[in-house]
Amino acid sequence: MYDAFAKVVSQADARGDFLSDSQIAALQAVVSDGNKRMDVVNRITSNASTIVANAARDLFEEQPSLIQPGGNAYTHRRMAACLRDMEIILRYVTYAIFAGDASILEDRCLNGLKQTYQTLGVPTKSMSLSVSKMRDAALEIASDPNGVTQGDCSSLISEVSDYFDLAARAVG
Ligand code: PEB
Repeated sequence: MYDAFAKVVSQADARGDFLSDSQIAALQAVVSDGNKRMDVVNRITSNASTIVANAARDLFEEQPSLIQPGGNAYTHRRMAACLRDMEIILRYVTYAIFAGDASILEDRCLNGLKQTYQTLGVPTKSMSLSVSKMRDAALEIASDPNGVTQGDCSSLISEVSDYFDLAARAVG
């Protein structure tokens, strides 16, 4: 498991070299945008259950067969598993945002997940869509201009979006 700093150090060490100017500049940007990053993590974390519930509601409205008899999310037990899975993925995305690196998300959550779903009969395209819906909700919450210092958050927002897309692709 890496964070943005450990990743760069490990890459430099693999080359047996000092940190390059561009690596240092990239890490400087991570430091100077640190408060934005913490704000985004904090907002997504404190709205996690709303993000999951709304994304799930949207998904089931679009694909009602999932919650009808024979659907993969039919019965409370499976519905609970579904909401739990969405929450797990969202949690690992927040770790990736916090660390500025996707390796924790990839290694501890996404690795083998699609195969697990295929074995369980969980529809992977629907799972992937649920992650995209969480992305849209999270981005809206993360980019709300109210209550924070104004500034350019575009690169951070696109990084956040990329972690969700990585998860959506991995399970779809
Ligand atoms: C992954 N999900 C399920 C299971 C596992 C995971 C291992 C089987 C065991 C169980 O039921 O608990 N676990 C989960 C995860 C990690 C982990 C992400 C990461 C570290 O350890 N069904 C749908 C929707 C979707 C869904 C599309 C959006 O129709 C999910 C929610 N996952 C779903 C369902 C089950 C499940 C299990 C319904 C139960 C399937 C079943 O028991 O038949």
